[in-house]
Amino acid sequence: MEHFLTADDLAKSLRRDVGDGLTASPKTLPPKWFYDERGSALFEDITRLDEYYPTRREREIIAARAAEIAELTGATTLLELGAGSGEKTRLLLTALAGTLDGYVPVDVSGDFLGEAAAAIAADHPGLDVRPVVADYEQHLHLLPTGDRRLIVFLGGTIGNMPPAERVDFLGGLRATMGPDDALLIGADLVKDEGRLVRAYDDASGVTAAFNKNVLRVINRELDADFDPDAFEHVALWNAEDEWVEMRLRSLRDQTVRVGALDLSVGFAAGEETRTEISAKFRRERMESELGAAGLRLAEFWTDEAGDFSLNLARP
Ligand code: AVJ
Repeated sequence: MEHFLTADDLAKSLRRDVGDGLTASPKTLPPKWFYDERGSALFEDITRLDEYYPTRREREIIAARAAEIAELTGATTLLELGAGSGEKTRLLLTALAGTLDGYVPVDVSGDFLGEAAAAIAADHPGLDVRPVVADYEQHLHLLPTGDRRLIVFLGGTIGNMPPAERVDFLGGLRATMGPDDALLIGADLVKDEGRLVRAYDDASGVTAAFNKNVLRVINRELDADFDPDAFEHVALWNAEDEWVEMRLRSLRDQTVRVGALDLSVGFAAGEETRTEISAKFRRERMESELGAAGLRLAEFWTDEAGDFSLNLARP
């Protein structure tokens, strides 16, 4: 396994993110830190909730279009950013079997990456599986290049970035792409507000537990004393920016100590800390942001219901 990011780099960026985010006004914490072992398991649970449609819809589109994607791209290398989308990856690997010789899953955590890569290698003898531990917001230029790469970024995770960051990210990817490379992006679509909010505020409270998990991660990694029960999960639709926001609302006046940063942080009753944005797209926005990054939207596919999109972009 290749490492462009060490455990120490990760620890430093957590310290920086938490120090910056909790001293900012309003306070923020980046969604990147939800995903320790417990958080990843909670996210898996989310993908199976009735209210959370994106995973099922994206799988439906990939199942319907995998053969077309193989035909259009003739990819020899599949490079997956944020590996761990399991079944969807398998659908692509199977469809691309005729041309593919390498699979490069990229993730910030080596923990799950090694196992996932080994399972895929076992099922695809002859496929060169080369997992890379890297942060795709920092190390794009270090990732392997090849003759016909298909770079995939699934799940709608692009929506975690605000617009300016998305264009930088896409521009950074574009800069690494050769003329025969292609980029496949899963992006959730703007829809009825009620459905959007329910997808991030499910009746059984799994998303609430997922949201609060970031506090447990900070407690463990940075010797902090957050009481997750002293915060309440909030999900709302921001109509102006067309994104869902998750927040943690302090239920009382409280002071939290973050030992590793030698920092005490006051929270007023009702004060909200933003923990995630999940942007929802329209075709025009996808087209214009790709265009701003020097990419062309070649295909825009949706599921039957028009809930989610799969976008194939070319240099
Ligand atoms: C994994 C970033 C695509 O934004 O829908 C699910 C994360 N947050 N429920 C999303 C998430 C709350 C998810 N992504």
